[in-house]
Amino acid sequence: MADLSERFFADQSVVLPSGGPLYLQLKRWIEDAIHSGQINPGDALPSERDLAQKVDVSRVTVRKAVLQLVRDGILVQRHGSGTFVAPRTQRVEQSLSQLTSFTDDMARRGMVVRAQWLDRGLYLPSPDEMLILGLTASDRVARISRLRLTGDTPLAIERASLSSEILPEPLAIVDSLYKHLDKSGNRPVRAIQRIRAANLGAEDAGLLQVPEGSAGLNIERTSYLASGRVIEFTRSIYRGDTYDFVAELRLGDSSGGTKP
Ligand code: 16G
Repeated sequence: MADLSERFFADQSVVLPSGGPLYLQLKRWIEDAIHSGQINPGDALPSERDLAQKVDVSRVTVRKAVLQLVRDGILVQRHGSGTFVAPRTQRVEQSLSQLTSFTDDMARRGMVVRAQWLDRGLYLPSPDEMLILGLTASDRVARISRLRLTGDTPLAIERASLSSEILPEPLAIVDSLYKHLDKSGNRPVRAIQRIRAANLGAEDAGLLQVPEGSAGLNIERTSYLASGRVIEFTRSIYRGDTYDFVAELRLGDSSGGTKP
């Protein structure tokens, strides 16, 4: 156990915050200790029995509090070695006014990007893809699905669809999709992005290494060439705990009164 948390759990005379069921009081007490820096990411929690004794509650109460904290992603349990404060993830800011690629975004922050390919190939288009990308039923659509990571931290899952005319060889992409499109003069110049809150399902949560039901952001990006042709339709799922989308707002025309 790390020194700091060892001292915290040994020295502290426990005063649980009042209100609500006992396991929630214990949960809040642990959360407060993390937020105030008395215990830190990576620190180990005492065993269920030691904690129950120390706080003077039943082991069932400790188990319930810990389970909730694990579900919230605040604690992690490692088989055989115990329960730890979850590592702090670095939040990433992305501007909502610039059309950037994931690789560009991360490079600007000096972060190392990695992609784990989940799928890539040519398929018959779905009705949605036909509508958005302007394809017919006999056209092919290129689909690329990736888990995007920085270092070992997964940030997002991206599932992109493009016309096979634009991306005839999905296997030829080395790292960046936009860099690849740039080579054929097909890098998008404009995009519409729709962002929605979501709770992550089991599969996506597993890929993003967060508990099922954690907060996430569903983002749909439709990108266009200068000619107005839709080039990309991407559905992304970003981890809610790692991404901040930042928009710059300016005083709009409508504030000065109605136009003649
Ligand atoms: C961004 C875009 C995604 C695009 C990708 C290309 C969002 C929400 N999504 O992640 O639509 O396909 O960049 O990145 O911003 P790449 O060039 O690094 O492959």
